[in-house]
Amino acid sequence: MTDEDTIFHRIARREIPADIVYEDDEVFAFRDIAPQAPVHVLFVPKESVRTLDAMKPSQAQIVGKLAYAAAEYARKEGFAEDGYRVVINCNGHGGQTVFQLHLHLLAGAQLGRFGT
Ligand code: D5M
Repeated sequence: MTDEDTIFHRIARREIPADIVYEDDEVFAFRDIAPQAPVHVLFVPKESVRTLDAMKPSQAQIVGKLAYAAAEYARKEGFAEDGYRVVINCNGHGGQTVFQLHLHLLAGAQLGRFGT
């Protein structure tokens, strides 16, 4: 498996099933298989980016696209006013397990504080 062949790349290519809830030219989103909140959706760029740390300056706008798509989804689904959280895990201490950049959108309940 190469950097460009993570499980998320395979979901994008429709090689393995996922509950895809959003897609445009640059971003796709699907429900997390192990939800940590009533709503837990992952927003993933179509361009390969291994981690937040690996992003090049020319790729910085990708994070904005992920965040904007998540905010639009929250508005469309009607929970933006109640609120939500977005998270990007980076590398080992950040808890990253899939090495294709992704933004977690968590919502649907009062979320606890975060930390260690
Ligand atoms: O988050 C990686 C997330 O990816 C983790 O919350 C589980 C989720 N995951 C892993 N495999 C799948 C499939 N096949 N469908 C949906 N969601 C999946 P990280 O930030 O890297 O820890």
